[in-house]
Amino acid sequence: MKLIVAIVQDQDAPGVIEELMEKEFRVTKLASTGGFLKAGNTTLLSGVEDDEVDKVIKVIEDNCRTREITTSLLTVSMPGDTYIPYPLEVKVGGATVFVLDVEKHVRI
Ligand code: 2BA
Repeated sequence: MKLIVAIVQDQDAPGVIEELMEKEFRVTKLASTGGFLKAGNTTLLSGVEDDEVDKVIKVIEDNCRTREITTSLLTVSMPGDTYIPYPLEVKVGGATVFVLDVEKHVRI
């Protein structure tokens, strides 16, 4: 068994969850925050049999898209402790997916 951990954009999460549920996969949605942008994103957990991993990844691929986000995260420091926000274009991916081996799975 594998545990799929997928970090997706909030806008894409409902589509991924709906299609996974339709295809009878189990999924858990967690609210998460990206370390770089410090903005909300969604982490999905899905425990599946080894031969189902590619099906779940395909659902994620079909429902997630890359977006360009402009942020003023970067600041330029000026003399006298003045900081000027500097716009920064960031491409936020469709999804970041990890596939982990599950040593044991128990449902109680
Ligand atoms: P954030 O950390 O907020 O990153 C958002 C986007 O900012 C990233 O998109 C990437 O394009 C850019 N970025 C991140 N760190 C950067 C840096 N040090 N310098 C320049 N640009 C940087 P994605 O790569 O698609 O990542 C989207 C979200 O997925 C991330 O949000 C984070 O929450 C998660 N993530 C990505 N890779 C991860 C990893 N190796 N481990 C854990 N979480 C990860």
